[in-house]
Amino acid sequence: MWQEYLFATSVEHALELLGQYEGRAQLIAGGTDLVLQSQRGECPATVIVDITRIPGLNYIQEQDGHIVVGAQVTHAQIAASSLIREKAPILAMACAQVGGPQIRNAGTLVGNVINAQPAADGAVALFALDAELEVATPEGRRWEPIAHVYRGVGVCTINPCQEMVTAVRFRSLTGACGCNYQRLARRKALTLPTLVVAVVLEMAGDAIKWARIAIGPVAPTPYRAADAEAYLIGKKAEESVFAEAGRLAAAKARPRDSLIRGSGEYRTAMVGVLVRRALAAAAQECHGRR
Ligand SMILES: Cc1cc2nc3c(=O)[nH]c(=O)nc-3n(C[C@@H](O)[C@@H](O)[C@H](O)COP(=O)(O)OP(=O)(O)OC[C@H]3O[C@@H](n4cnc5c(N)ncnc54)[C@H](O)[C@@H]3O)c2cc1C
Repeated sequence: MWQEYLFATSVEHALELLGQYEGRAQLIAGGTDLVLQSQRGECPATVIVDITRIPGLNYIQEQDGHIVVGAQVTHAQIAASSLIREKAPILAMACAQVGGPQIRNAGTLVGNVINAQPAADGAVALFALDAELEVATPEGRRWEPIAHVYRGVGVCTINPCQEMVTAVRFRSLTGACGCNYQRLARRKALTLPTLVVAVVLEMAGDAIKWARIAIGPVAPTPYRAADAEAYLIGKKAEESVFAEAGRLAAAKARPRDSLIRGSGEYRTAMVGVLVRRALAAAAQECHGRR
């Protein structure tokens, strides 16, 4: 259990505190995951370093064609952001589905990523946006693609006892882009999803120029349906094409049978259905934007 609770005053101070305690200290943001993990005895850190009072990390900005989201930004802020709703609506859709109002007001997008659950709504949307994370270490800062930091269920390569994510960035969606977020869950609120599919695509005339399809939690980490994405390039946006892409995406799913989330067979079938629906809705949105 925690013995000390410290407030960092800057990113450098947070890293300094982590270094000082050599693995016994861990960062906290909203605490929606970490407090429960601690209660379950899954957080070995005895010193907690709170980053919520560091100035300058609570922003959502557009810079050089990217949208950049600071580490203190909550799901509720993202869901309400007019910039995100206009230029990356899929992230607003995903964050609006997380937990309930209290969880969305406290929990951060960055914390959602670091906790590395394959069902993490915000993280799946970030896979579809091809997002990168800015990681601060005592040696300096680097940008890491989101797909590189997931290693398995609950396993992230960024170690919150040594490093700190300061921001997330992704390209603004411009032109004839459309997106859609499909979520299957046993209840409408306060539950992790059984299945989520996040789609972003761009049209060139009547053909699909490119598509990104991110899926969770039907494998140890969220993943992109690369075969389906490749198949879609240059195809007409029509029902038979969406159905084939759904079939290709489902072939990559490896869900386990789960008493809570349903059988593997059911979830695999639903991957195909949700991908087909998400592609159709995203293509429809492209037509609306042209
Ligand atoms: C009742 C309930 C319902 C929920 N429902 C959903 C849901 O529907 N969908 C969903 O996706 N999630 C859901 N969640 C989980 C969601 O709230 C969290 O994943 C949340 O986004 C984590 O953010 P946080 O700021 O609270 O992180 P914290 O709990 O503070 O931290 C989580 C992890 O991230 C690390 N960390 C935090 N910030 C940083 C940083 N800047 N740099 C490096 N490491 C950092 C911490 O050390 C810790 O390991 C739910 C949680 C609860 C309790």
